[in-house]
Amino acid sequence: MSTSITSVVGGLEVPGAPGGCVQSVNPARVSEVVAEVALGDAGTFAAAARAARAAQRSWADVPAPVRGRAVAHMGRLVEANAERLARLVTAETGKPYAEALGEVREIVDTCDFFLGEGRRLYGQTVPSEMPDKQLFTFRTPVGVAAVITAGNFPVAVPSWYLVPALLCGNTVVWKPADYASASARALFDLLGHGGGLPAGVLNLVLADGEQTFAGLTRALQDGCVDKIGFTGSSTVGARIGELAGRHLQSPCLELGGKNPMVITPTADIDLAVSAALFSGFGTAGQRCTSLGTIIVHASIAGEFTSKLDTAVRQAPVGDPSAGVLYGPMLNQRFADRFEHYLTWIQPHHHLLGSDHTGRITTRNPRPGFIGDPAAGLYYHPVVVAGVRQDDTLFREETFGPIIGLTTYHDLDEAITLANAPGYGLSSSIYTRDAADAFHFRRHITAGMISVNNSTSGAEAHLPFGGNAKSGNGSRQSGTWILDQFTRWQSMNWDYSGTLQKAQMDTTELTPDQSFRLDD
Ligand code: UN1
Repeated sequence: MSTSITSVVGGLEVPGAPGGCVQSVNPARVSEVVAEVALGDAGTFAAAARAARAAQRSWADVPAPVRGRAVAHMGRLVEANAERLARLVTAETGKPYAEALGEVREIVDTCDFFLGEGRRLYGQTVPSEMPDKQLFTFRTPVGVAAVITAGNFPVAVPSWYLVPALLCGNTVVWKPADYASASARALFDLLGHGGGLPAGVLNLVLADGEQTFAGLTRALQDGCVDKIGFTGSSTVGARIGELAGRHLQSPCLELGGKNPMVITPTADIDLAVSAALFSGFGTAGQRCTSLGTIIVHASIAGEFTSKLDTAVRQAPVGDPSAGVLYGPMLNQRFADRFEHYLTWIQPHHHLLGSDHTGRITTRNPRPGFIGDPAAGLYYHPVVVAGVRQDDTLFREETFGPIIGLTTYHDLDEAITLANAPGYGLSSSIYTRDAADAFHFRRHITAGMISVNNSTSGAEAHLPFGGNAKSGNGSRQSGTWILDQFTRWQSMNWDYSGTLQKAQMDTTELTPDQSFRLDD
């Protein structure tokens, strides 16, 4: 039996469905409706931003250590509901249950990190160039944060924004992906109840992309949004960046990736094969950190490629409640887009990992498939060997179970290939040579580098974010996100009783620059 989900603005459920109704469907069993979703429209978004604005000052007046305690309670409530939330995430996104539990763990990790930040949120005391004068810095909340997130991580990635934004004294309008509305509403309820949040501090708007953009435009014009956080495609990120720029704001953008994995001649080949399998096909390749292209040294390409071919053929694919490597695509939109990416395969490519491509069906079967392929949006994995620099498949992000493979002869050539698509989110190198690892780190454009590890699976307290087409340089997680959700304010306090003019009334000691030591 499905539930019905609505937006929540100023503590009240929004009546009706001004933006129409959609269904959130289980992609592993498309006949199963997880939730009926009543969408809001641009007006709903603008109203939510006004509610957040009205609630912001008193939320910022709650002492930061008390807000930290609220974050602690949020974490404990999420933990107490971990299995339920993970089951919902699996039902809505089709990600394997073990991964869904890991995703919930990432929310708890995020709360665990920021609960202490409530007692830290340090400013500085700074010496003045004048006597009897003191300088200070304070972190102040930005104001109202509008957070727009994707559905591939329907609860963990949102928590990277919501938890620190609230901790820092901001109020929030959150617009999650409509196809993962039930998971979003569950997280919203857990944070609200767990934190004891007053009405209007956290608002949930369910809406489609165009209504959201129109609502965000209106809210910015109304002066009711001070910071935008966005996780999604580079194309939409660029539109959001333009809009924010017109209001002199710099958004926090977490965008696409074409994440390379370089396998050097000293690599542990079996380890690299297992990482390529997980990075490329875990979550059906639908992470922003998923592997894009393997760049393997020519001297080991034969062995690596044949082992990868076998590993992909043997990997368990199917029902996400069983112990599979991956389940279905997130929803029909992602399945359709994936079919389009498959048209980028060219005659000069050589396909590995499967005898078939496209949708897994009884007529296009995958040996060992777990469950009923006809029930869901399941796709064959594919490794495309022989990709070249000017192939669309080499240059563009392909969200889904597909990876490219090419070879190189020297490390600088591998790094040039790794950087060529112009993204810069995650990257990986397999090597036993420290010099190779540090050379790679120095010249790769990616914001995140794994040595002998998957391109995906970043921990929740290291800076997360990318460069070039993957973002605008903002970083999430750990203390780095504090620079997104606070602004530095400086204060000087002169208690000398006179007007001391900086740079003009400053005393200077007289140096003797002619002094020399005896020979
Ligand atoms: C994303 O796909 O938007 O590092 C984020 C990882 C996860 C987060 C992915 N912890 O793969």
